Amino acid sequence: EKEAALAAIPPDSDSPTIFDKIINKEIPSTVVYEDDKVLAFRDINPQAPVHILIIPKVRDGLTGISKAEERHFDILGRLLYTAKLVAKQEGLAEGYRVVINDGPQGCQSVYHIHVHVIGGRQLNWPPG
Ligand code: DGP
Repeated sequence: EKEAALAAIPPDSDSPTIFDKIINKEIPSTVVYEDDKVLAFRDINPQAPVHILIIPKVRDGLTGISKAEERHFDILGRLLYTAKLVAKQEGLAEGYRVVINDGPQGCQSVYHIHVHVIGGRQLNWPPG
């Protein structure tokens, strides 16, 4: 209960997250794509046979999509384009879902923007 209450309070934009450690390779992850700007790796708690997270290597204030500014246009485009690349690489020819959770009601738990690519099974709509 206490954990849930804490998780509902978004941290300030300078607080580091677990994703910094993943970027720095301080904690291991299964990387499926990487370039100078973005990192894509498998979600530790997959919701489908394929569940990948795509993050910017530099957060630059983008704790979530709700903090997006015009200076983020390029990185936001790159995150979505990488979603397509990764989905193709994973063989998701029958379809997939691209999700950005934001804030407590959006069930965001890590405040470093990330795009989920979810697929490999029939997905349902509406989501929970
Ligand atoms: P969200 O709820 O949208 O903030 O999603 C955060 C995701 O991050 C969640 O699906 C689980 C994943 N995650 C959290 N910690 C780790 C980690 O240490 N490694 C990996 N690979 N994924 C993580």
